[in-house]
Amino acid sequence: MANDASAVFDTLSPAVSRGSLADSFTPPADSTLWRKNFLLGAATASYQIEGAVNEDGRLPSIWDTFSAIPGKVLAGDTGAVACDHYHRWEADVEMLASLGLEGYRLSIAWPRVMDAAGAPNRKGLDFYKRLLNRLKEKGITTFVTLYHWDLPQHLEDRGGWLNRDTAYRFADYADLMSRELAGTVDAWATLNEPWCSAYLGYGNGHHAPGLANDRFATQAMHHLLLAHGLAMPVLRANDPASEKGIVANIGRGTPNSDSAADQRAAHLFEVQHNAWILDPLLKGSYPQDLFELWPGTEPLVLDGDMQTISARLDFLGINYYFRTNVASDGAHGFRDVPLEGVERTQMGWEVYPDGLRDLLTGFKKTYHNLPPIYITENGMASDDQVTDGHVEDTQRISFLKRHLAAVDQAIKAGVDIRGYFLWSLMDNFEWAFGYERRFGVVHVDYSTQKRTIKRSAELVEKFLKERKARA
Ligand code: IFM
Repeated sequence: MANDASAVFDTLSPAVSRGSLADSFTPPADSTLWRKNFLLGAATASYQIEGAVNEDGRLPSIWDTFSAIPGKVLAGDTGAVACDHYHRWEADVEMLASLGLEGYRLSIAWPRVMDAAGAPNRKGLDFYKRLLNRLKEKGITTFVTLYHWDLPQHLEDRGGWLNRDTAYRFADYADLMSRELAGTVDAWATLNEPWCSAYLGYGNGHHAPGLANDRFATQAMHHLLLAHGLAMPVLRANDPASEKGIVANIGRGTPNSDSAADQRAAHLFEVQHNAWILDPLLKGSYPQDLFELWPGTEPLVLDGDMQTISARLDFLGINYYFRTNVASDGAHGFRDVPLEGVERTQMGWEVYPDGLRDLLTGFKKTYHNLPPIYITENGMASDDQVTDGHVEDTQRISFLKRHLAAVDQAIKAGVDIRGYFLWSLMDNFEWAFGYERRFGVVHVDYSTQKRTIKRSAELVEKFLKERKARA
């Protein structure tokens, strides 16, 4: 796949050569990205970079369990060592600061900071305190996600997100974190990508805990969103000065033809990808079309749940990667129809920046109460190699440039977008794909843990310097 993707890219972008890259990356003079208050940062997540899974009292997570099962993760990779960030965090913060990045989005490993009885684990907490304090010393804006998929295994043993009680345990965890870390966090996100936790974790089994049942997926989603809703007032009470929100991964679905059936299929694709999460958060109800797509999967919802879930958000984090072209499956659903001859990444995902713009402008029309938006993840995987100490990640540079242009277009169309985080600061454990897929703007050699700044990061740094120098 990697070779196919680069071949397509080479034919589509013959003009992008090493010499022209620097010039071509800088946004045009009228771009809103020149605004100094548009935050540009990078993102990571605990299980993907920290390693040190058995240190300082950290408990097992569902990803330790899942990745240990043969066949679940490519090449049998696990997050046991990852980027060894738990030990190398100081150098990593230096690197982040040296690139001039203004924001850093990280996540906390729940099993590192709380024991099974709900008591704090001081050593784990101290790690995040040191990290966040150092980031603040460097003047970096901190976005902290409480749940980026590493559920403590002891909670999964009691049903995980299928058990309503997990939502209440999450609120306890949010309470502890916001009491301990108040003042060092600029923005809290409760959950990262509940679609992935619910659908990949409980609907098709591609992610931990590996269960596969549509009814499980909708119930897990409800408990995840309830967890978010229960945590919001707790975060507000403990850390009033910070912003609070949630991060959703959104998907663009396009119809394979003009037929009414294919148009409906594309609509249903976006219902299960986007409205399944955004409707409860912003309208206080699940989209009824979801249960046409997955009949008989209505979750058990108790009185007051939807009100809890739809409490006001200070911001909505949006993660965007690609589009899916779909056709009707001839019944009540859709099927993927991959397009030929389009540019793809190492993941096989189509590069489709217009999808980001179109979704954002569409949300503005659909949700009258759409909160301010941060693009909390965007980026791509490529099979990057270090040659003579350099990484020429040509496709990523072009990808970032085009997606930043899409963000600019959405802002100009009236969407309130306040920042953008590259996914990811460095190559890391890409879940079921292990270490093969490299999303970083910094290359990691996993045998030595050496970090090498890729050309894309150098160009982002150059742009940020120019922006800072402007009057
Ligand atoms: O690596 C993931 C991240 O953890 C969540 N969003 C998508 C990224 C790329 O797959």
